[in-house]
Amino acid sequence: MTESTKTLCPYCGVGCGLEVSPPAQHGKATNRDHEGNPIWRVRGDKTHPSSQGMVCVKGATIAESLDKNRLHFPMVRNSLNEKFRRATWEEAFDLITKRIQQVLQTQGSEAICMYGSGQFQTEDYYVAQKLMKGCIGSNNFDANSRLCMSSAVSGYIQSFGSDGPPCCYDDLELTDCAFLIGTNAAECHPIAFNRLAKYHKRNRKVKMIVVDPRRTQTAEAADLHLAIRPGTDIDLMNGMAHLLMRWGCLDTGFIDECTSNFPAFAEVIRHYSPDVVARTCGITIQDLATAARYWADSKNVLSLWSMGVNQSSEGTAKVRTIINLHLMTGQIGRPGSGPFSLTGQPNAMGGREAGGLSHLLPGYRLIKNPQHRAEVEEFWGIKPGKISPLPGLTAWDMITGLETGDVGLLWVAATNPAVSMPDIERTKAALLKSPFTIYQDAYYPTETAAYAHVLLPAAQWGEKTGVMTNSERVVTLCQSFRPAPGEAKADWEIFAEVGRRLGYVGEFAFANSAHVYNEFTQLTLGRPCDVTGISHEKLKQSPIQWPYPDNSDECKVLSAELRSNTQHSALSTRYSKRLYTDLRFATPDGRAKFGAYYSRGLAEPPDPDYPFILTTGRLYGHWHTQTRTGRIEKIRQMHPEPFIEIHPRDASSLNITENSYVEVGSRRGSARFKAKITRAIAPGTVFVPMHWGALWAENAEANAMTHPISCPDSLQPELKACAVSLALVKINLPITHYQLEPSEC
Ligand SMILES: Nc1nc2c(c(=O)[nH]1)N[C@H]1C(S)=C(S)[C@@H](COP(=O)(O)OP(=O)(O)OC[C@H]3O[C@@H](n4cnc5c(=O)[nH]c(N)nc54)[C@H](O)[C@@H]3O)O[C@H]1N2
Ligand SMILES: Nc1nc2c(c(=O)[nH]1)N[C@H]1C(S)=C(S)[C@@H](COP(=O)(O)OP(=O)(O)OC[C@H]3O[C@@H](n4cnc5c(=O)[nH]c(N)nc54)[C@H](O)[C@@H]3O)O[C@H]1N2
Ligand code: SF4
Ligand SMILES: [Mo]
Repeated sequence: MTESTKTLCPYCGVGCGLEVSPPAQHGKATNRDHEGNPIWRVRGDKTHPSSQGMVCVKGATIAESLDKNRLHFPMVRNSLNEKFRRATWEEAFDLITKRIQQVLQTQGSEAICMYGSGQFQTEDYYVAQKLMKGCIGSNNFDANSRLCMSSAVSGYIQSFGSDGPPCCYDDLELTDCAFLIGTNAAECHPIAFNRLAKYHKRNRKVKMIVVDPRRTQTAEAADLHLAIRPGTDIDLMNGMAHLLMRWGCLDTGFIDECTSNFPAFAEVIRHYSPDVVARTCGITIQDLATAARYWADSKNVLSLWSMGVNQSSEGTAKVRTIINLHLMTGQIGRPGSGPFSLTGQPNAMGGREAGGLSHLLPGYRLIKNPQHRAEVEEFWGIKPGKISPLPGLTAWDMITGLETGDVGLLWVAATNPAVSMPDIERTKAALLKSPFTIYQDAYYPTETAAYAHVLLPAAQWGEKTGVMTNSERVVTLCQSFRPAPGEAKADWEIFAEVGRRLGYVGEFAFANSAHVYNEFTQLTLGRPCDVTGISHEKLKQSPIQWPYPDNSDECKVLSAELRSNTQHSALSTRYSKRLYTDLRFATPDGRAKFGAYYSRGLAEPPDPDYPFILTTGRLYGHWHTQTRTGRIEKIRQMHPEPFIEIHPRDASSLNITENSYVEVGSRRGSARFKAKITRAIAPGTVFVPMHWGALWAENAEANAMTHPISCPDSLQPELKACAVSLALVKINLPITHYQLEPSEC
């Protein structure tokens, strides 16, 4: 094969289009990785609507990771003390099926859990839902999106009646004011951020506000950086709302006709006077007023957020408080305005469409809604009542379920919980107690493999065909362009085979992933995320933004005509690039609902024993637990080792100097980091990156310290803040491990 393949970058939710071509080209030397494997060539796809040919360092280097330390064969062992031995697929499937049947008999379906990932393709997600929720009869499918986007999901549902980010990337270049809160988009959503930053530079009148306790690269680009104390976002936003109200900057027509619950909200924000808010947030009254003034003076305001908002014990309230600002000023449904969550993973959006959290069903449906359950049961052809009416276990519930013995079988796929879960020592101890863990990953070793009884080799990006949906609802086909190594299989194929062996032969008789996708799209008919007009075949021509019902092509023409007549209609909304352009929302009364929230602050505030707030997050080059980026030379050089950011004032009070080692301890655990002394972080707060698990550095795990206390609505843990103590240590740790042994698996 010599021609290139169009696909999507498998890292972040920006969802950049890539073009991949084979390693060997006539007359050119083949690039090889350090194991001698030829490296595929990757460049940006100029025709992709979201990224227009741009890529960041992660997308550009992805191909270097494809052949290193891959898991090739199924591996099994009886207990975690034993070594793995190679097994055939036949043996592995047989073992898994028997074990599922045994747990069904002894403990029931609630004891079976699957923990998946926003790095699944939509087909993987869909078949997993059908297997777990439909056939096994357990809603215990949760994904790492629980640690990531679930507060955005619940915030959208509560305010608008449905999930779904209403904006699109074009809005980045149409806004008058970008309000970025709890997002380091310059490092984590670089290509979306580039579009905004370029536009901002060219248009002096356009304002950029960044709210982040750290002076990140994103904050460097802003007109106004509000370095608030961690966990004071609601105070800030209620304080801005208070000023907007005081100045009379309300869109009363919009509030009256298109929203509900305004009086309750107005009552709350009355209590957030500028002096109180500035004190709580640790900013000046002037800066608070400037932020509110920028908002008030802008025709179109776009807010962007990610983990600084979602990963919080009041994450849903934070999301709704952002949305409140839009609702009170009518900043929604127009180009350049609206609340826009930046999705973390490449297909967390597709996961939401396919019902990939323990309280969801495919097609933006809810487990707790009897009509939704009945619709899905009917479509799947299963017994009425088979889908349990109770939401399943969340990711953290699965950990506590292992502790209590309620979980009898845990199947983990495309996520590395032995690094990424909160309170990692507790997580690992729980994983050690698991009676039976299946771990399905593309790489070996990873930290979680140490806790598995069965390892299943997964085909990854480039080795299977399927779709992913990015932050702006654009669906892209990721085509396979190379064979999977060894005996690796696509995730959906593995789930389907287990389904057939459990007796659901017809239900899982999928010929290929296009067939799976077609079945899934039918379940979105008439739903907010209607993709019935999309198929693999159609996506081969170009990516498509949803909603995209079956008759979209005709309706697009019609809606363009309607728009040119400047008429508002449900039709023009349905087929436009933005949601809610007709200002009708998906709630029963069609109105968006104000949330009325007082701030509660951090779940674990600092105290005399643990006087600092630890926050955790990401670096530009690395991806999560490094299974890919840790194996790419250029990225390793970019970020050679873990570190802790600490303010000079705090450092000097503890005699900590640049590059000395600091022991960070919380109520749950401790780790050691090299000190990086910087004014980019506020005094009283320290930052460590989340990327170094036990395989990559000695004792430098961010999650050794974090806690699992979660938002009561989204059940998303507060990974962004816990109370810690700091102490200078003499020993030169951590040690980083670069060269992993090539796998025997
Ligand atoms: N390079 C890179 N990019 C990635 C990823 C990656 O691993 N590496 N992962 C992807 C995924 S899955 C995700 S979820 C996204 C995450 O993208 P981001 O959310 O942008 O990344 P984080 O670094 O986790 O956190 C963002 C910021 O929140 C700030 N913060 C902490 N506490 C608070 C608070 O109380 N209030 C406010 N306002 N801010 C706070 C932190 O200082 C940090 O700068 O990135 C995606 N993109
Ligand atoms: N302290 C702290 N902890 C955090 C966060 C934080 O900000 N701070 N962020 C949280 C967030 S937002 C997220 S999203 C999580 C991310 O945490 P994880 O999901 O644990 O991180 P990844 O390293 O992306 O793990 C993905 C795994 O899937 C494998 N994989 C890749 N492609 C495929 C495939 O097609 N099939 C299969 N079966 N496997 C595949 C990879 O090899 C890798 O092992 O971390 C969370 N944890
Ligand atoms: S911005 Fe995100 S999607 Fe785009 S190339 Fe970088 S990692 Fe990939
Ligand atoms: Mo994430």
